[in-house]
Amino acid sequence: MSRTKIVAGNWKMNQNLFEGKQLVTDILKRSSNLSENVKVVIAPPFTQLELAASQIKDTEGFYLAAQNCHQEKAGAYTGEVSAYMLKSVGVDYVILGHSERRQYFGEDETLLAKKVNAVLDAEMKVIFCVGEPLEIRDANTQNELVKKQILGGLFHLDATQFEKIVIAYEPVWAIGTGRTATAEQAQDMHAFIRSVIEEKYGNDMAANTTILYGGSCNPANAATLFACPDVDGGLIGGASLKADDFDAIIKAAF
Ligand code: 3PY
Repeated sequence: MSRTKIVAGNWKMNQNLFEGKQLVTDILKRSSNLSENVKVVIAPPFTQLELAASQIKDTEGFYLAAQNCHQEKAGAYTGEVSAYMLKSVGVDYVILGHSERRQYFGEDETLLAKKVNAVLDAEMKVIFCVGEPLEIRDANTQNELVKKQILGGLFHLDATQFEKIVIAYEPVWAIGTGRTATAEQAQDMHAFIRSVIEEKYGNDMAANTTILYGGSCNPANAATLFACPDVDGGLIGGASLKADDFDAIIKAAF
């Protein structure tokens, strides 16, 4: 089994062009010369993608992600950006199903499955987010919900397509709240996700799928979380906006 570790920085709706340019410069200064088995993914807003692509293009181990895309290739969808357009500016991954998209933009599994297809058709990879809100965690039904999210968003894919999927487990109650899942909670859920993948795609696929933890991951807790056997890195929110913090989290994944 050789899973790729990934540390991905989800900038959300932060940084104008100039601030973002500086942040990428600062990250590259600190975090180049990575080990072969760790990929760093930067997910800035759409406005930053082309510039960031040109900044990271000569640095091995660095990849670019968009935070969303439209499910259609082109058409009368004012304000939207397609996967096909993202590919043309050098994007490697698209984050789909982030809880903020599910919560504020009403994205459900039916829509997300179409977006997943659009990203794969455009020959990029998907970072597919799943995770439960607090009331589901309190009711101890998080496994059922996460399984439903995976089934609805991803299990229409054949095995060759599923190889292009990275899963990010982000408990909603840990996003932007400063609360983090304990290492035990993260490990239990990641192992459960792997068992769900195994049921459908078999043991090799389950063993080779990268599963990231997200939700207030920071330099203080990253090493503990990444030491869990089924946690293969992180999808980092606020801490990815500070080059020193992001660098410390990247190094915790080595
Ligand atoms: C967070 O950690 O806040 C995230 O939502 C990462 O995507």
